[in-house]
Order: sequence, then structure tokens, then C-alpha cells
Amino acid sequence: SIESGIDGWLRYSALPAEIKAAHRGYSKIVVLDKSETSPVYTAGKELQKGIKKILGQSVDISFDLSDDLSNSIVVGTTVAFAAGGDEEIATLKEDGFWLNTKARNDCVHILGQNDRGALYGAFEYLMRLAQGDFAAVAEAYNPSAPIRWVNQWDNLDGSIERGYAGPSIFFRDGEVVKDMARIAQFARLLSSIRLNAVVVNNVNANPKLFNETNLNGLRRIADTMRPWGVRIGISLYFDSPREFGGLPTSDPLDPAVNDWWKDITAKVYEKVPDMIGYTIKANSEGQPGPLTYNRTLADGANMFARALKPYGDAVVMYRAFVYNHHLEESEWKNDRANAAVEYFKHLDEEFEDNVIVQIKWGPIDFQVREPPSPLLANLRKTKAVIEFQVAQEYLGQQSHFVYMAPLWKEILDFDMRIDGKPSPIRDIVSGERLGWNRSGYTTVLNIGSDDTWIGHHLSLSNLYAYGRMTWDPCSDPTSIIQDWTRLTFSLDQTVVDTVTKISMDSWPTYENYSGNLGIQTLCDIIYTHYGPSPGSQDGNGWGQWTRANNHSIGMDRTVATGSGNTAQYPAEVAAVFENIETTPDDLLLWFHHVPYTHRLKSGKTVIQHFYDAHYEGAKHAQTFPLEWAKLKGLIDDHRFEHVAFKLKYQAGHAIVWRDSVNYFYFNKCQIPDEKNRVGNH
Ligand code: GCW
Repeated sequence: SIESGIDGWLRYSALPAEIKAAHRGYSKIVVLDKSETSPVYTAGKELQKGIKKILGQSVDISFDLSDDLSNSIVVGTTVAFAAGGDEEIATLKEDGFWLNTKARNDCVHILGQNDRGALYGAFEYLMRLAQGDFAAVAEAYNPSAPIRWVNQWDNLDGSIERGYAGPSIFFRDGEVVKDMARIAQFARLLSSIRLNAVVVNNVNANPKLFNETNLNGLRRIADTMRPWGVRIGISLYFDSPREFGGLPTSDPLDPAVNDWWKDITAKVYEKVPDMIGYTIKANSEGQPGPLTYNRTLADGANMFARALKPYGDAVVMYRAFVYNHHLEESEWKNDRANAAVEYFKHLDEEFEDNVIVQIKWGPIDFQVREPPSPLLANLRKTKAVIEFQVAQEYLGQQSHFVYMAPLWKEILDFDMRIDGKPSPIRDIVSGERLGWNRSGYTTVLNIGSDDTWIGHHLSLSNLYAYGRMTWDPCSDPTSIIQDWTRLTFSLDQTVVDTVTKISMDSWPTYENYSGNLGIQTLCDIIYTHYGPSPGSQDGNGWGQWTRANNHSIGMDRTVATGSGNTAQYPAEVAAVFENIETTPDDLLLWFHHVPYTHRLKSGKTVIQHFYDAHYEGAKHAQTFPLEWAKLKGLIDDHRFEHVAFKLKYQAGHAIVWRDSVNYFYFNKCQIPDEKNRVGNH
């Protein structure tokens, strides 16, 4: 229904009559592929449906390029179109498309480099129409990177690790679900933002995925998503040969183990011939892996790579999230942030060329602020993808709203200065900087079967923004949220301005009332990852530490006196972080251990900054429900009430955050707030 969130930003609300009136009609939609499973066919159907809803016009589909084309929309691949003319089309990359709304005979041409590209172009055109944007365009659209994936952490029993939106749309009670409707709808959303693959099961994987019922289930999932141009991949459990296959070992150099994986891979590809490959979490947080068998991480990754070699462009996504989770805090130089480079850098030459290392954007774990992972600047030959997290695991779990595009942009714009040359992370992951041919992006997503998909209507903007940023990392987070708002809620300017303001303020606000100055998020890290628990940040084996004592706080990651982590960055960046004077305030406590009385560049002490930021953040969170209240009557009541409730909760919880964090540090250091809000009263 119009009130549910199932259509996301693809609601295609009818344009107001006066805008509609300015639009000319179409004679027909010419679709250059008759096969119902082709994304080109899907594009034709989507155009037909969208135009009906947005403009109120019923337009017929034809499959014949030799028809009279005047006033038509032609959609297909450039190859299929070539027969039809001599149009000059700018160079297209894989998945790219050409959109020409002023082609000869008053036609609209939507021509993909491949099937997927044609579908992306149809969505682009529809989303312009849906925003009442009829401006003429003749433009080539190309992706920044070939890999634009999402990862679901869905378990076979239907639960979702770090999922905040109900049970899995893929699995239930140990099996793939029967009803594919939500899966098709999910693929439609992904494809509209030009994401080309989804890894359907949790990285903490279950080998029962390989039983016959589930292999057939995977086939049904892939068949459902294929017409939308979305391919699937799966996560594997490293010890499957031993635990599922009856072998005595899972040693990656054992020929029988290799044969076992080849055999399983053949079975999988028989069901899903275009599978994109495997994602592997090994030797990570208790998962078995090659190190369990005294082999290198490359030995492990290469075993899967060899099994996948016969299957086209399939890749192994090998996660760099390998670290010791029983780390001893009493050793000053121990530092989990060092782990990824220590485990992977020396293996740079060792990986097969269809292995891609999947690197979380920060060195620890999706905190409210981290510097970029140094591993992103330490692989030369081995290709990488950056891993984001649309699921707001540490960022309020969709009970708070944090719009993450500004955070991602800051990371993607960060210049790593590899070899002293400009090396923004967006150019590293695109492959451009180091000459990689397959690299890019993935994100933990964790949508569920809730009507909101993600647990909070506003938080779905993060999925939309992720798609936009992976296609074009230079996109502006403000215009992304404006487009999203127009498509999701309304063209009304008050609605657009209000959602934009709340969204753009949301990350700094959350940072203010949670963890400041690069200290980490300060939520509970032992189990839930939700709510304030600064005390849990030390004395744990996870290595997520703040080293807060009665006088001082922060991780000393310098070479001079600390863990040496700064030296993992290229020289110019290392120099900035090594020196307390040049380290930006917002990463001060990430790299340096200082007294609470240390003065920031702002002139404030660290402790006063904590107090002030928490008051400021909690105060600003109170404005969100008030801002939102302006939208009563401007959007449907159902979504209005849902968001109003969430923002009220967030405002209240921000106060809990403020007081918990402020009093925790006051109790440690006994330095009262200069403004008399925190202290022994
Ligand atoms: O952020 C942590 C999560 C774990 C997750 C792990 C990972 C799937 O808390 O739940 O496990 O990261 O990325 O593998």
C-alpha cells in the first residue's frame, strides 16, 4: 500500500497535475529483448508501470525496432540497438548506460553496455520523472567500480546477526523460504541504485547451506533476482569439509579437501551458473581458518580461488577482519588496529588473481569515527574492496537515526598519499590508483522482513546513499538525501528541507552524545553494541580499548611511545598522526593518550569537550522530533507516526547517553564541569 515502506524510494507517486501537464506523451516503449528473464525486459515493464503511476499514461510495449519510433522510449543494450542506427554514444564501462532524452524522432534512448546497464538507465529515467525533472539529457553514466555488493548476515534459522528489522527474507527454519515476493522486491531496490550483487547468508556461515534443499533454494533466489540484474554470492564456513563433508581435516593444502571444495562448487554452480563467488570469514572471532591448520591466510583464500577458477568472473572475497580477540590490555603496545596490516601486508604477492581482500573502512569496527583502515594503503598487487555498514550496529541500531553518507564521504575522500602521490581512498577502491581490474565496495546491510526493511523509515536512506556513493563517490550527501526524500516522501519543499536537515545533522549529533575525539562509540561492546557503556571499553579481550584511568585517556598508537600503528600509514599520513599537534581533534584519542586536562586546538580541555559535546548533542537531538512535527499532514500518517515515535525515543535516549558518559568520566577524573552541570552537587 502507499503507506508501507516496501517500495522504498520507488513509490512512483503521481506528480501534481500542473507538473504532469507539462509532459508530452509517449507512443510506445520499445524493448530490445523479448526474454522475460532479461533485465532489459524488466526495464520495459518497470518503465510501463512507473509511467502509469507517475504520469498517469498507459503506454504499450513493442519489441520491434522497425516500427515507427517517433515519441517512443527505446530500451536495450547498445549492441541490440546498433542495428537501429548510428547514434554517437560516449564510451561505456561494464554496467554503464547512455541516456538520451532528445534522440531523433523525439525518442528517449536508454542503452546499456549490458542488460543490467539498460535496467539502471530505466530506473534513472523514472527517478527523474518521479521528481518532476523533465530536463533534457544526453549523457553516459559509468560506475566508479565494478564491484558494488551488499552482504546480508542472515542465518539459516531466519535470525539476522546485527539485524534490526525482523526475520530474514531469505531463510526460515533452516531452509530457504518458499515465497520469493520480498526477494524480488529487494532485488528491485538494489538494482535501482545500481548494486549488482548480494551475499545472502551470514559471514558466520553454516555448512548446512550445502544440503540439497538449500542448494535448490539458492537456485530459486538467484532465479528471482536475475531478471533484476542482481547476482548472488554465498558465505562459506571454512571447516565445512570436516564438519559437514566427513573428512578428517579442512587443511587447505590437503588434496582431498581441495577436491571436496571443487565438488561442492560444481554442485553450487549447477544450480546457480552465474554466482558471483564466495565470501570468507576465517580465523576471525572464533571462526576456524587456514591458521588453524598452520597454513597462511593466502593458502586458505587460494583454495577457494582455485575451486572458482572455472566459473567466469567469480571471486573470493576474503575478509581482512582477522584479529586476536583475546588480547591482553596490560601490554601497552598491544593494538587490535594493527592486526589487518600484520596479517595481510606480507601476503600481498601471494593471492590468486580472483581473490579480493574485503577491508572494513576503519581499523576496528564501524565506530562513530575512525581513521581509514591502513590496510587500504598497504596492498599493491592484491585487490581490495572497502566494507561499509548500512546496518547501524554501533550507531543506534535503527532506534536512533544516523545518516552515514557524510561519514563514508569523509573516508572515501581521505588521501592516503601512497608513494607521496594523491591517493584518495575512492581512487584506491575504484582500482584506478593501483591499476586493479576488479575492486570496489561492499556493505553489511541486514534488511529484514519488516515493512520498513531496515527498522526505521529514515534509515533506508543509508541504503540508497550507499548505492549512489559506490556508483559515484564524488556525489554530494546533501543532494543524495534530497533526491531520496523527494522519491520516498514528497516533492514538498518543507518535507525535503526538514528531512535533509535532520539527516545532515544526525552523524555529528550522534557523535556528540556518544564517543568524541576518536575515543570510539562508547556503547556496550561486550554483547549488544547498544546504549552507553564506557566502562566496557577496557578490560575486554576484544581490543576495543580507551585506556581511560583517573588522569588520562586514549590509545597511544604512536611509534615513539605507543603501539606503532601510525607507521602503518604511508609516510605523509603517518607523520600527521604521529604528531599530537597535527592530529585532528576528532581523532586525538584514537592516536594519543593524554591527560583529561590536555588542551585541544579549540582551546578546551578534553574533559570539558566531553561535557560540552554531550550537552550539545543531547540538546540537538531534542530538536529532531520538533522538526519532524512540521511534517504532520504533509506525508502519510503511518510513516509520520513511525518516525515521530523513533525520534522521540532517540531524543530521550540521547539524554541517557549524555549523563551516563559524562558521569562515568567525572567519576574517574573528578574534574567538575566548568558550567556546573556535571559534578558532586
Ligand atoms: O561488528 C562485528 C559484529 C559481529 C560480526 C563481525 C564481523 C558477523 O559485532 O556480529 O559478525 O563484526 O564483521 O564479522
